[in-house]
Amino acid sequence: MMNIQNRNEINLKGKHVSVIGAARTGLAVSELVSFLGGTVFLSDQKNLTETAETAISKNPNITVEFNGHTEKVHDADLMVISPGVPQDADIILTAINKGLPVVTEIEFASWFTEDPIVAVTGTNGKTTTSTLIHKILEKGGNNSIFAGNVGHPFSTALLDSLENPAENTVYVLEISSFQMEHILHFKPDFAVLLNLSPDHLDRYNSFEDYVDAKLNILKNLEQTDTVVFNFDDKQLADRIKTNAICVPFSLKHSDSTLFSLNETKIYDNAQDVLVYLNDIKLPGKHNLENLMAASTVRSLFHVENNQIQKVL
Ligand code: UMA
Repeated sequence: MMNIQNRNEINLKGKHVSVIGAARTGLAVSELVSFLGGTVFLSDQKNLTETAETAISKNPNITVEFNGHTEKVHDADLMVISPGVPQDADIILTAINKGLPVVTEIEFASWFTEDPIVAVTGTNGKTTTSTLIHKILEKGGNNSIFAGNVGHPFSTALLDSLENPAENTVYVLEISSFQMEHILHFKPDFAVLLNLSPDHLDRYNSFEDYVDAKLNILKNLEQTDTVVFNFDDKQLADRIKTNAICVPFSLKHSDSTLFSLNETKIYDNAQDVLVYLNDIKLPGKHNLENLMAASTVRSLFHVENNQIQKVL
């Protein structure tokens, strides 16, 4: 079994990894493990799909089982699970009982990069906000890579970067609560929290359990990291407990925010206009929140107002 307590000492060479779930995430993790020198046992409770078959047949480091998980999944150094696998699944509980380290794919992939990560979560608006951040950072000259819950696994994006390294890389990750279970070291440089309302209650025992999973995004933040959060969502704002720098955004208040809203525009603390509301293509108040969040991150990356007006 692997000792994963010290992130800097993690090395996959010669290690045997069980990957649970053979859809987008599982296939991506398997390729990443193989690239890093490990071997994979990929296990899925359902039938082999054509996509999985094509991917696996090309890689001798990946062996598979389908139509159910057997005890072979526990004969490994590490277990990496897809977001769709519930944390109380028997194979997960047994693995933990046996002392086998269990992590989610986002945690796993994050061990292999030192590039900055912007992680965006919340019940609603994640995709819009992370898309805006990604496009804004691109405009600012960064090699921004958009991945995560949006349908493009972080492991795929990371493997691509390891194979084709580029300057000024920054990962913008859309993050779900499922992806924040089993977090040990994952530490974004910027955590963006949009809002909290009851969701996925078929998977969690309570709203608090769902929130606890989501707030794991803050678990490892350091004083130099930044949390951008929605000050107007009291349920969220009251739960932000961190040593990191906290930068609120709000549609109602201007205290400590980088941007303010009036009837016609969003403007910064120097009274410079970021965008006139008439020019924004995205409708609704919730999209103004998403814009505020994205603009705040943008400001922290020192991208100028005029470079992002087109994106907005
Ligand atoms: N499986 C098992 N054993 C189990 C449970 C599932 O083997 O106990 C297998 C299934 O048979 C299936 C595979 O696991 O073959 C499915 O895994 P998955 O559900 O994690 O599917 P992926 O295709 O890998 O998609 C996941 C995310 N899915 C979920 O969170 C449910 C995708 O988010 C994400 O885009 C993708 O990884 C890439 O990172 C989708 C989603 O619905 C869009 N997210 C939820 C949301 O937005 O509300 C959280």
